[in-house]
Amino acid sequence: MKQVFKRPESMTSKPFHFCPGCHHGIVHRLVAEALDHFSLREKTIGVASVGCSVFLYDYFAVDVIEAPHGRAAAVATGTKRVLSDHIVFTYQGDGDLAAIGTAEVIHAANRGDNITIIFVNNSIYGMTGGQMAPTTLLGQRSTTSPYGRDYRRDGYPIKMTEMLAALEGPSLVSRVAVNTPANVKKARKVIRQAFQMQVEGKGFSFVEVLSTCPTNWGVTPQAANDRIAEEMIPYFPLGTLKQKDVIDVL
Ligand SMILES: Cc1ncc(C[n+]2csc(CCOP(=O)(O)OP(=O)(O)O)c2C)c(N)n1
Ligand code: SF4
Repeated sequence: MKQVFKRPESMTSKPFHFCPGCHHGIVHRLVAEALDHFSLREKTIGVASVGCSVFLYDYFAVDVIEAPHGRAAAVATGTKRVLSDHIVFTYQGDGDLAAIGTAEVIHAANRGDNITIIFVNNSIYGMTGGQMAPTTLLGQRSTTSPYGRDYRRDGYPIKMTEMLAALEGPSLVSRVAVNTPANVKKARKVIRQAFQMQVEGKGFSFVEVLSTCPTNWGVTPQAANDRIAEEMIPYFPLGTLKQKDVIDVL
C-alpha cells in the first residue's frame, strides 16, 4: 500500500510534550517539512528560545543551539556568519521575541542577516503560567492582567510583523495562522518560501504564526482555534507584507 502521510525526516520520533490543542506541534511539523523539501536536514542549525518550544532539540533531527531568553536572533546571526554554508533558523515565542528579545530581532532584520525566524505568537507567556505578553490583546485576561489588558496601563499589543516590514533590511516578512486546514496549507507555503529565501542567499526571512495556548487561555482546543479567527486575526491580519525577489545591489 502506498504511504501517503509520514513523519518528516527532519523530525525525531519523540512524542511532543505540548498540551492538547497547542499549535506548537503543527508549526514544528511545517518547519520540518520545509527542511525536508530542500533536503536541508544535514546542514541546518536550529536556535531554540526559552518558552514551551525550549525542547526544540528533542523534536528536530538537526543540530540545535539553546539561546538565552530573547537572544536567539543574535545567536543565529553569529552562527550564520561563522558557518555561512549552513541554514540557520530560530524558533521563538512572543514573550521571547517581542519582549526580552525585541532589540535582537530588530537589528538582525535591519541588517538583513541571511537567517530565518519563526515567531510563534500565542498572545501570552505559555511556559511560565500565562502572564501578559507584549502581544496580549486588549481586554485579554492573564495572570498579570486579571481584569483584562488596558492600553492606559499596559500599552497596545505589539505588531512585530508590521514593525519589521517597515525596515529596509528584511527580504520576507509574513504573518500566517494554523487554525484551519486552509490556513495550514498557506502557512506551509510561506514557511517554505522563508527557507527558500535563505537557501538562495536573499537575506532575512520572518514568519509570524498566530498560535493557540488553550491551557493558559482557559479554553478548549476548539474554542482556542475559534479565538484565532474571531479575535486574533482581526488585530493581527494575515498576509505577506514584504517579499523581495532579488538581492539588493550596492
Ligand atoms: C532571563 C529570563 N527571564 C525570564 C525567564 C522566564 N521565562 C521562561 S519562559 C518565559 C516566557 C515564554 O513565553 P513565550 O516566549 O511567549 O513562549 P511560549 O511558552 O508561550 O511558547 C519566561 C518569562 C527566563 N527563563 N529567563
Ligand atoms: S502552555 Fe500553552 S504554549 Fe505551552 S504547550 Fe501548553 S498550550 Fe502550548
